[in-house]
Amino acid sequence: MLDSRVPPNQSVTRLFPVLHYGPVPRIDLQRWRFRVFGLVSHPQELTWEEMLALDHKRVQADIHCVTGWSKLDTEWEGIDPSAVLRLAEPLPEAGYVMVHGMNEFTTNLPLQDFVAEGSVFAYRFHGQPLAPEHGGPMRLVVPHLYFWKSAKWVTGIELLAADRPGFWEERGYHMRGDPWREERYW
Ligand SMILES: Nc1nc2c(c(=O)[nH]1)N[C@H]1C(S)=C(S)[C@@H](COP(=O)(O)O)O[C@H]1N2
Ligand SMILES: [Mo]
Repeated sequence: MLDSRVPPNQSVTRLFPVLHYGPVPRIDLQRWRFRVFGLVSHPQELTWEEMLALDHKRVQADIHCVTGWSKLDTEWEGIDPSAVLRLAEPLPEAGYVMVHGMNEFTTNLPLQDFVAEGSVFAYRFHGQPLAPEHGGPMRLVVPHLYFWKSAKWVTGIELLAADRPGFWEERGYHMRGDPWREERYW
């Protein structure tokens, strides 16, 4: 039943609320760049075309926002995070990823969550280009963690040896954010 798909203290919505800090950025694809830096053998600065040439992935998943809404059966298409890592070759000591987005947004993830089956750098949502208010042209989606980990308007990733809090994590949100364990705040 639905209950088995909805984590504790969440309610299902058919809407798609828009939540973020700061204004929706205007992004020119000609100038768009995606940096891979930190603990990698081959740092990258990918153009939109170079990013889109990497392995694609389609994901169908339920998403869960820490403010209490869940949305079932969302469909995303984009780039496989593992393909980005293969290009850059993380050093053996890299165990965490800091994801960077526009408006100084950051969020931290263990490497295993970043490369999980459902994780994707999405640029399409339900078969349409991802809308700017939802993070277009490209956002990360990590559906098995609370949705604040899904950085909108991504600009790059930084590989780290030790976990470090991102934007909301510095303000009291959980370092991991598993909705099934209600890892909302610390
Ligand atoms: N760049 C950026 N990404 C962000 C945020 C933000 O403020 N800036 N907010 C996060 C939070 S708290 C949530 S709940 C989701 C909301 O995504 P949505 O607006 O598509 O529902 O985006 C996440 N990604
Ligand atoms: Mo959020």
